[in-house]
Amino acid sequence: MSWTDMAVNGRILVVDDAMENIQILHAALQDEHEVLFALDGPRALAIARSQHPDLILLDAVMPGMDGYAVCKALFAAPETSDIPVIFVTALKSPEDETRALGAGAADFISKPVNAAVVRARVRTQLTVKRQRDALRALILTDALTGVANRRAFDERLDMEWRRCGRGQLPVSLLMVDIDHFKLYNDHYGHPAGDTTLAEVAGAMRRAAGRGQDLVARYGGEEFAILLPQLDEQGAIGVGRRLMHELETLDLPHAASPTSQRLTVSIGISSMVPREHSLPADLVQAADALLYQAKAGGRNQYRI
Ligand code: GH3
Ligand code: MG
Ligand code: MG
Ligand code: MG
Repeated sequence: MSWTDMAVNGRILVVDDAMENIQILHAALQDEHEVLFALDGPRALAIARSQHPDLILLDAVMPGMDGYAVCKALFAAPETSDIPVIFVTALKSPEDETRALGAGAADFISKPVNAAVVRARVRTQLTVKRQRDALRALILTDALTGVANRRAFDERLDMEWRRCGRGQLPVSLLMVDIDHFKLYNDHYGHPAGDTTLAEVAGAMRRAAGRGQDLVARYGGEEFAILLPQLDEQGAIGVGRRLMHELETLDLPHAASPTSQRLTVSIGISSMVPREHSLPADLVQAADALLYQAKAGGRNQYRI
């Protein structure tokens, strides 16, 4: 079986100002896909943002906001810029087709449509999207621990900083560093150290369980926990839960001079983004507090 025969089911948004065109496309796609629809551009954008479809079939000619304007708005917004668009239109000159592709469309289908052709082209775009999503997940994930990597952390921090700045909401950050991990490796061996890093990452995921929380491997045996829309008290709660999770795991560290089990030190910072502040300020603050937690004897958090 080649990938072209593979069943790829997706959520597809059909945008057209004529209900009968929506019905035709719905009939062609409904057996394989979940089909959403919108009768104008503004509603299409709202649905794209809230439902995040895998693919959009877009009419070019619509009263008010036309397909090209919708396409432009989709690509301009980070929440919708990765959704592929297929133009479906009665316009069929090379100029129309070029204009659609120039606006960022992934493909172009002429009306009247053939159901089998629509299904095939939709399948192709869904497969490409899936492959792209898988690749993106791969470049954003730390292979050893399965949590986000530094690249993903930097991206998300920038995004949440802007988002929370707009709403004047707090962003909190925990910088977490394993205590005496060099001695751990020296005593138990590097492979055992690797396994332990993954276990500590798991404990962090349990401690920061909201959907918007991000646990990332910041580098080596240092982790960052990004907590958008959570204030300092909430962040302290996450830090305490993490220390509790590690107590429960009870990982032995016979070579540690401070404790016979594996512990972490944590720096906690919380800020409401202001006009002249930068996300790096939040990281620096948490880092400085982490350093204090280390100097203060490890196995503790500092605010
Ligand atoms: P401190 O309590 O001051 O943080 O002491 P430490 O020994 O944890 O800190 P240090 O920075 O001296 O050493 C970090 C250690 O983390 C050394 C390095 O080999 C280990 N480490 C970093 N990345 C990995 C990894 O991917 N796997 C393993 N097993 N060890 C790692
Ligand atoms: Mg139309
Ligand atoms: Mg360390
Ligand atoms: Mg370190």
